[in-house]
Amino acid sequence: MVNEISLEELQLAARNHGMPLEALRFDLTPIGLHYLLTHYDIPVVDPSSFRLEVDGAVAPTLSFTIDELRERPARDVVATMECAGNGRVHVEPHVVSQPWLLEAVGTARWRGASLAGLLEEAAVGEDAVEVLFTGLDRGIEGEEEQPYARSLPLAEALRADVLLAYEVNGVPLPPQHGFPLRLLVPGWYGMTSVKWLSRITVLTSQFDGYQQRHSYRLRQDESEAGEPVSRIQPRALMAPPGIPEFLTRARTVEAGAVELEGRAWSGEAEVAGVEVSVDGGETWAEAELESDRLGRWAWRRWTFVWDAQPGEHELCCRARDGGGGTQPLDPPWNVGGYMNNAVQRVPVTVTE
Ligand SMILES: Nc1nc2c(c(=O)[nH]1)N[C@H]1C(S)=C(S)[C@@H](COP(=O)(O)O)O[C@H]1N2
Ligand SMILES: [Mo]
Repeated sequence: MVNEISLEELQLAARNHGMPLEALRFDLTPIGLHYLLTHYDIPVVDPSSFRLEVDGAVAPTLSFTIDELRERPARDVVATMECAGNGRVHVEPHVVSQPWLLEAVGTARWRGASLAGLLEEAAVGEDAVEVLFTGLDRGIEGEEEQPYARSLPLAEALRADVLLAYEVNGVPLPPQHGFPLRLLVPGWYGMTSVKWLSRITVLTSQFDGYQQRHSYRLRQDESEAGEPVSRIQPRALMAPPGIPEFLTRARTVEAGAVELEGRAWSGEAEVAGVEVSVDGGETWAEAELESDRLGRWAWRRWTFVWDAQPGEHELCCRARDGGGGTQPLDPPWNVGGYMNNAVQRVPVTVTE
């Protein structure tokens, strides 16, 4: 085995579960099947004493209870969220961190108040450049004790679809997804959507915290500053066809017409098409792509009818978006193992 997984990585993987890929068949991921990534511990929050504080370059500073946020106009956004580390175990040399295969994704209907509306009320100063979001969870990372905190450029924070979300799929946020309040930034990798959100700080200079300065940057070498990770790159995934073998997960299907199905998404630009290869990426054919009936920020369903002949096959799929973005055949490498959107490969045995 090239990529050996350590006990420490198993410890992370047991806490931070992925979405089983057969759940690509659901439009909305049942919330217990949505992927989960928590750097530190899941905090226990008493909603009656919870306050969201808004401070920094604002006049005046504001404070909201959850009920006050619920009284504001509500907005629903169906968003596909994906961890920037999705695909990490496929990069070489091995990057030690949460060892995602391809399951760090999910799609949910989030409900909340508009961040832009709240920032308008807070009268953001003219010299503001970024908005910082701080969660209630604390830990130690890179030898620095910190709350989980990330910033967004002001223009991104003012987008109409950025939510202060208190509900998901029609129920209050469960503890592991940020109860009672989280940020939701559609189109950006998951690290941006700060859970257990308790403070919003308008900044007049760029945030320099660990999760901004060190983590989530594309670097070929630890000494580089690197570019920040932001929007979700295009990706298509297929629901594994047929039935699995228990241990290896190897797939078996019966010969004949097999309908392959999956989902495709991109945070950069709308998905423009999906292609399927049934010969390990040698040749490609266009899949049928459904409409964007779930909205701009949600994955789109695709199907492809495969005339499966007995023998061993490797199925692949890849998405392209309207901005010219596509998926490489081989995984890109960087220090953090981020943004690996190389094509999925699914070995299948076809029986008579
Ligand atoms: N407060 C806080 N917010 C957080 C995190 C965290 O550890 N703490 N993890 C981030 C990362 S890396 C991801 S991918 C998403 C995962 O959201 P989910 O667990 O609801 O799927 O939350 C983000 N928000
Ligand atoms: Mo993540």
